[in-house]
Amino acid sequence: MSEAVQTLEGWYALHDFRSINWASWRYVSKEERKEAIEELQQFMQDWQSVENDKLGSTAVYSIVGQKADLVFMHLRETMEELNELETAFNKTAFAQHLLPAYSYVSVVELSSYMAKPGSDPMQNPEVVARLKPILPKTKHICFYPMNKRREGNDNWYMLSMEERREFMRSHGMIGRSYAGRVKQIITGSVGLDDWEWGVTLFSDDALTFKKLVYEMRFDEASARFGEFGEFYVGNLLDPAKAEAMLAL
Ligand code: 76R
Repeated sequence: MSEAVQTLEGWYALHDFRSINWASWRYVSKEERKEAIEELQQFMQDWQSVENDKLGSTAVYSIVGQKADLVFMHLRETMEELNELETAFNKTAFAQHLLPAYSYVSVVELSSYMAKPGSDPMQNPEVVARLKPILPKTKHICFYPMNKRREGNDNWYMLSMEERREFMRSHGMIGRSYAGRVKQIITGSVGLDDWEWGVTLFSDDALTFKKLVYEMRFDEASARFGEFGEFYVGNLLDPAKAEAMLAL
């Protein structure tokens, strides 16, 4: 049996994708819509306060295309907190006009392929900051779930630790050439959701997502072993932009 790589886990993650039921939104009175928008903005501010207190982080984006209209990406210390905030949001007036589109439950993960042997990563403040990251508020987000293949000669889980480390080294080199242009958050979801990882990318230039993901497709870690789910891409939504988006 190959040795499992040690992983470090940080905050739990919920990616909550919703579609707007425009027909029902249009149907309610102007006053009700105004109140619903104010309540949504209050929720966004409350999530910001949690982030200011470093007890979690939230990013809200509008999604382009028909797969969803909005994503609420929440990071929290516990699964219970994710569940509570999801339920509290579901009780708002605005949520009565939302339809579930997709959701993903995972936990921020760092693997130790590249860790220096003998060092305690939790003593490294950079590592701790990456496990509990404040989500960047870049102009764009890209999310997709992925697996590592388990088929014939391309079975990631049958490779030795050394082979996997070499693949991840090469993968990391490509990633690093995008430093400053893309921030990636890898969340692990084995045992938590339907895929093995969630990949969330943040950038001020949506084209960078295409360039990075395309370049990685040629790298063996992705070319041989990567299996991908649906891609979601979106634009940053702040309280003012949310109001503009929901105006009729
Ligand atoms: O933690 C590190 O920075 C070390 C190097 C590294 C690891 C171990 C790293 C760097 N990643 C690691 C692990 Mn990654 N990553 C992806 C995707 O679309 C695709 O083809 C793949 C989706 C992207 C875009 C990406 C970006 N990475 C992983 C793992 C876990 C593997 C395991 O444990 O078996 C997955 C699933 C995964 C997928 N990666 C980087 C990036 C970028 C941009 C970097 C450089 C980060 C930096 O150095 O700042």
